[in-house]
Formats: sequence, structure tokens, C-alpha cells
Amino acid sequence: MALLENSVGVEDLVLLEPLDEESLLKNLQLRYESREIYTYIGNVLVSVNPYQQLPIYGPEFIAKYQDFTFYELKPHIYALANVAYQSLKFRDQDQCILITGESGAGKTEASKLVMSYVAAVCGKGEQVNSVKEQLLQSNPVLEAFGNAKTIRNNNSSRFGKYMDIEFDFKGSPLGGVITNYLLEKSRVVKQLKGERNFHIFYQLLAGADEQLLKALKLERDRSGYAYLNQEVSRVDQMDDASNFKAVQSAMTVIGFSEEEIRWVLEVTAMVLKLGNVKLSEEFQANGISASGICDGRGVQEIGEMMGLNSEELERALCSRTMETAKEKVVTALSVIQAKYARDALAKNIYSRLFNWIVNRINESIKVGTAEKKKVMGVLDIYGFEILEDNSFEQFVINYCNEKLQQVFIELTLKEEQEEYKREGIPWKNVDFFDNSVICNLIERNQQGILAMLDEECLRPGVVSDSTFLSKLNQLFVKHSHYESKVSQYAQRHYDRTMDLNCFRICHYAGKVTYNVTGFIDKNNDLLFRDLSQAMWKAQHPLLPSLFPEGDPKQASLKRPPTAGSQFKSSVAILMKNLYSKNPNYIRCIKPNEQQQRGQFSSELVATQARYLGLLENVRVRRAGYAFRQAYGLFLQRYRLLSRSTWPHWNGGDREGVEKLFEELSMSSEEVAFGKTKIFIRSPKTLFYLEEQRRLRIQQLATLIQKIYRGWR
Ligand code: AD9
Ligand code: MG
Repeated sequence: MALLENSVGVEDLVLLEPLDEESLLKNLQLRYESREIYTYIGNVLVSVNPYQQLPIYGPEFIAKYQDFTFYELKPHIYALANVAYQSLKFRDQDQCILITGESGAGKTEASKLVMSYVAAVCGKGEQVNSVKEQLLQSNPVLEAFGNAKTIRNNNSSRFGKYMDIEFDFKGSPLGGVITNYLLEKSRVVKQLKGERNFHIFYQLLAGADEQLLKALKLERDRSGYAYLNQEVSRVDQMDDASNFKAVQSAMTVIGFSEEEIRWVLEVTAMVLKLGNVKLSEEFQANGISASGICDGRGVQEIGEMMGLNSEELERALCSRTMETAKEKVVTALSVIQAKYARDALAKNIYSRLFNWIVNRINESIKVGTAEKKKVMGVLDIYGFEILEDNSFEQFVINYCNEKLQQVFIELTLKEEQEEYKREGIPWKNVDFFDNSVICNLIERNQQGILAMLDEECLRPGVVSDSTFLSKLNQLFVKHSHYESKVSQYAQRHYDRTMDLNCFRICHYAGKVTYNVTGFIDKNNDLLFRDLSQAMWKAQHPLLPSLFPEGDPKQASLKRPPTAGSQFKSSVAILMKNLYSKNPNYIRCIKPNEQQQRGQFSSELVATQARYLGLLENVRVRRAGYAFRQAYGLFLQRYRLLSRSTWPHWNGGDREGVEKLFEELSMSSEEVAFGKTKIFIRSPKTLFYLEEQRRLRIQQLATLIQKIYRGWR
């Protein structure tokens, strides 16, 4: 057991003295500076991004952690993965691994480390290896299409991911299911300064051979593409060309046919080419300014690739058909509207392609329903976001985090409670902040913010972001977790930082001000019907299936669910799934904004520690008994402190520990004897035992030296 090593801080924050934010940060920093990136809070793992390859991974370490119990070795992600896998295999308990943290904190790397650990220890054989390969190879494919360079992370996941890995009764993998959440599709058409589009576009241009480029009607020179931000095209230590080969081979391993790979690349190329469709005002219809396409060749090529008459494509891009009960009216779009339609089409094609890829992977890794399965879920999802300008995306991301916090509190407490119950130890309730009031504010049926947004989107008449905001202001003026200019005026509180078009939510992790501009549009997420119908008519083997609502026979008048309500229902499914499993937490922390090794910004870490509720987590853990261990292991470590148990003890483990405490005159308040484990209330007792043990070892060493000298 290596719980206490003062030179590198405590390995379990539960043992921290004094317990406050300052010492928590100091401890993480001390450890980080000694390249100890992992620290526990009981069974929760805190991981600080090292921004360097540490020599602590790979087969040798996997073998080491496979053979030891949780606290026997240094804190490590392999230890957590091992506990989860062993409980799944031997205790028949479905597990989930929840990885949270802000962008660049190391979530995706952590999820890959967990997967590679599990893959290494979970059985052998040709069939099993092929399943493992498929599961592991889903990562490079999803990363190519779903990750991008951002200011904060060169390989930032722009979607949330939950993956269930399914095992048979022996613990060998059978397959899995991936669920993806909210791809940041706006990136397809526009990127912030210093950021890139999704990796696949660059990989394709750099890695495709001449023949493929020609077939896809692409030029190798990326500077010709309007959708690719021109100022950054390369990323340090990222080889787009060789990654392209890796993606193609990963797709093959997963089971995509050559044809399917080709279709995916064709659709990707169409998106890229759509960005170059130039629209201008040169066409006049009935004297009214309308949009038209300047560069006919581009549209013609896209039409050919889509298997669509280019005039039809042009019509779909530049006009809009309104259907009334009696007639169809075609109106020309203005240039601004047509550009909006073009970009909406590109974003929709890409995000639907991404969903198609996820579904296609799922088809390959799917497991038959007849078999009884054990499941390990791995969640790699965006952490809480407070940006300078927060919009609809941050709102739903933070809502998801609010729900995850709810799971965290309930399951952490529940697990504590259950352990005490299992061990037959009385439990006292712990006070904690219950964030259900915030979850309700957002998600409550018919009365929450999401419901208000939907109501506004569906309401006939003139709706706008500001009518939505007025509605919120009216409804929540007195809500303790809602603020706006209106509610502030009502309370005679004047805050210059709050604009008129904003509302603020006091989340568990802090206050976030959301700008409502674009909420209605993003929630509606509508594509002009002309465009979906055109896509549905295309002859391309993949494209039409991405736009089923374009089928005129479909009851297409029925409105698709809004983005907000879709997200809410997928979060609800996720929560149900998580609640049915035993949770294992990895809390990832980003030590600096520069993506540099060795730098630890206390201020930055402090903010994250607050979002992640680390201190609260330690308090909950300490409210009961700070430390617990199986009798056998405990006795082995401390038996040298008692005459009854040292040097020989022939009784049972529990009796040995009882004797030990009797001799040390330990207060009965301080310890509790469970069925299989000893529970110690305060860390101080453990420090005391450790200190006594150290002195005793010193004493014994001196004694041995004396005897040795006597012999000589
Ligand atoms: V985002 O929300 O998707 O933008 P993540 O997923 O939290 O973010 P990611 O795992 O991508 O962050 O980590 C960012 C970078 O940190 C990686 O590309 C690595 O270069 C680096 N990193 C993270 N964890 C480790 C690690 N355990 N060892 C070495 C690491 N490098
Ligand atoms: Mg990531």
C-alpha cells in the first residue's frame, strides 16, 4: 500500500490535512511537478494532463496493475480500469466509466487508455481479437470525422461520445454500441481564428493519391477551399497524410466495404466543394434582386457527384417553395438567404454523414440480443463550459453536465450508503447541494427553459430570440437560479456585465451568461424542404438515405423534433443507462492553457476543481469513514504494531485487527468493524498508524543491526 508519500503529496485527497482548496491545489501541484498525474479521492481518479508521454503505460504496467488491488500501487488509470473490469467479470456488475473535464483536459486520451487496458486483459483468441480490433479502430475513424484543432486542443472532440462495450459471461468482448451527441456542425462552414475544420478534410487532401483526388474532383492545394480556414492548415506533430491511410485501414478493419469508404469520401468531398459555390446578385427576377450561382462549373461537378441535375441543385439552393393548401409558390432567395441555405446544406450533409458513420460502425460491432451480456460504458463528453460568449451549444452542454453532476452526487452517495449497508455499518446522512432545482429550471416538461424554447419555435406568428427571452424573463423573474436584466431591475440590482439580450443561470459550477441570439434558429435546425427533397432525389448511393424527410411520400409535414428536445431525450436515455450501472469516475484537469508540459496554473486548476466539485467529493467521502480496507490487507501492514499479532498471529484477520486496536486503545468512535472491512473515520488515525509503523520499522532495523553486529 502506498497511500502516503509526503514528498509527492498524498495519493488520496481524502487524507488531506487541512482539507481546503489551497491544500488540495498544492497537493495536485506537488504531484504534478513530480510527474505523478494521478491522484485518488477514494475510488474517483483525478488526472492532470501531463502534455508529455510518460513511461507509465504499456504492457509492463498493464501486467502490474492487473495483479494488484486498487490501493496497493500508485494511483493509475489502469487501477481504475482494472477495478471496473474485475467487478464486471467477477461480481457480474455492469460498469460505467464517466470521464469529465474541460476541453484539452485529457478525456479522450483517458478513454483510449481505459479501452486499451480492457482490451489487453479481456481474453484471447482469433474471434475475440477481431472484436477488440474493431472496437479500438472505431477511435481513429470517429476522431477523423469528429475532431478538429481548436485553440484549446489540437485534437479536440467536437461531439460527445458514449460507448457500451459488451462482454460475455467469461469477460470476453462481444461488441458494443456507440452513441454520439451533438456534433458541432457549425465548424463545417466556419472556424474561429487559429482553428481548423474537421481533420478528415485535411487528411483527404493530403493523403489521397492523384487518382482518388481526380475521381473526387478535388485539388490537392487546400488554399483553394473556402470552408478551410486558410491561416492554419497544419498542426504540430500531426501527419494528415499518414492519418488518412490509418483512417482508411481502420474503416476496413471495422468492416466498411471499399464501396462504402468511397461513398463516405465522396460525400465529404461534396461538402468541401459546396463551400466554393459562389452566389451573387447578378440575376434579377421580376425586377427583384435574387441570388444566382456565379461559378457554374462547381455546381455542375457537385451535381454530377450527387447524381443530381445541376439545374435542380441550383434551384434548390437559390429558391424556396412555399406550399399552401391550394398552390405552390416559388420565391427566389436573396443572396444572404441562399448563402445561408448553402451552408445549412453543407452542415446537414456533414453531420448526417457523421451519424451514418456511427450507425455503420454500430452495425459492425452489434451484438445479438439473445445473449446475456455484461456491459462497460465509457462516457467521453464535453465538460462544463463558460466561454466569453455562451450560446445555445454551451447551454445544452452545461445542461448535460448539470445532469451528470446529479448522477455523480446520487450515485456516489448511494454507493457509500450501499457499502455501509453491505458491511452492516450505520449510516448518517450527508448534506450536499442538490442541483435538481437547476435541472428542473432547464428541463421541466412544459415549464422549463427548453420547453419554452420549443413553444416559441412552434408558435405561429413572428417569433424571435427576444420574444423567447421575454417569455423566460416573465416566467423566471423570481427563480433563485435565473437572472436577467429584468430580474435584476426587479430586485434593484444593477449589473453592467449583463446585456439586454442575455440570461444567466447559476449552475452548480458557477454562473454562466447566455446570449439568446441564434437560440431559435439553432433549436429549429430546419433545412429548407427544397434542399432535403433535392438530396433525396439524388442518385448517389449514400446521400439520399441521409435525407429521409425529403421523400414527398413521407408524412413530411410532421415537424422533426427540435435540437433541444432531441438532446434532452438523448440525455434522458444516457442518464437511465448510467443509473443502471456501477459508476467509476475519472475527473480530468487541464494544468495550463498553453498545452505545455510542466506548467501548473493554480488559478486555472482551481476553477476546474470547483466545476468538478472535487472538494465536495472529498467531504462526502470523509463524512462517513475516510478510509476502509479488507481486514487481511490491513493486518498485513500494521500487525507489527501489536504484541499479539507480531511476529506471529494464527487467528482470523478480523480478530487480529480487533486485537491490534484493543492494544492501541483506539476510540470506538474512530473505527467500525464491517463484515469484510475495517473502516476508519478520520485521516488523522491513519496518519498516526503510518507514523507508528515507520517508527516501529526503524526500531526493528536498529535491533537487527545490533544483533548483526553482536554476531560479528
Ligand atoms: V476535448 O474536450 O475533446 O477538446 P479532451 O478530450 O479532454 O479535450 P484530449 O484527451 O484530446 O483532451 O487531450 C489533449 C491532448 O493532451 C492530447 O492530444 C495529448 O497530447 C495530451 N494528453 C492528454 N492526456 C495525456 C496522457 N495521459 N499522456 C500524455 C496526454 N499526453
Ligand atoms: Mg476529446
